[in-house]
Amino acid sequence: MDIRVVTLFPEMVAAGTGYGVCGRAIRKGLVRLGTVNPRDYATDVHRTVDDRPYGGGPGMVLKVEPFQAAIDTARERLPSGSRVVFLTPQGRPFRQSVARELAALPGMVLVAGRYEGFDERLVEASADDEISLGDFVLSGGEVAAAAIVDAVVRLLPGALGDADSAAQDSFSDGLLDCPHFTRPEDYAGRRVPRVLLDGNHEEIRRWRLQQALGRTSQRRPDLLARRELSAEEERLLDDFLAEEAAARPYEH
Ligand code: 9D3
Repeated sequence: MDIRVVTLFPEMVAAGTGYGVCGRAIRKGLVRLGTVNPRDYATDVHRTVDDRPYGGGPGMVLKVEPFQAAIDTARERLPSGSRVVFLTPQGRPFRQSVARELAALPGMVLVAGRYEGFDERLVEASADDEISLGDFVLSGGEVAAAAIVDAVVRLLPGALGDADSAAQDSFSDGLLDCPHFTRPEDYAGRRVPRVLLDGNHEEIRRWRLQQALGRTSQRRPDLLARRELSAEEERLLDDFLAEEAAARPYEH
């Protein structure tokens, strides 16, 4: 896969993608990551990339010409079927299904903004897609670009080790993770759950699935609403919630 990021701060994107699973995949050549800086395409002596908003108001707006030239450069020699994705607070929310969709593309250009955002005519002319990382305010698109590159690259064949790959297609898809423990068995009187020490792998599987279902139900009911539950999962969740209610009677 070929990924090019249009950004005024290329070092931010490199720093955010250069480590761990993502950094290794880049060094292995599973993905090629490049950046194009619109500043290099500004034609005036001051290398201007922004200007004051028509209609007045605070902040600055990113100019069409240097960003258009940078996007055109980034698109050069990208395979057909590649996509230009603008990162903006107005975009469709990023989630794992979007990461899977992007990982299936042969290439993409991620366009990161700063200040108040892009001149709308640039978005109209060049965006195939517009994505937001979520409903909170960032200072610009670079952190979002790094997060999206990381989420996409780890899905590419060969990016994950065997252990991580196996975990990825396990039961827990669409659920929050179960709790994890390592040594010591007793930390300041807080013991590791007995079931994890006894070595009964079917019981361990059921306990982990039940914890994942219970935590998802309590913390992210929106995720459960998107997911079908099997008969076993329904029963495990009912038992979890019944035990939870029995343990804290005054809250029910
Ligand atoms: C505080 C300025 N806001 C006025 C209502 C608008 C605004 C403009 C530009 C808010 C943030 C930004 C910069 N953000 C991004 O470039 C961005 C972003 C984000 O802020 N949140 C979630 N996802 C993304 S993707 C790009």
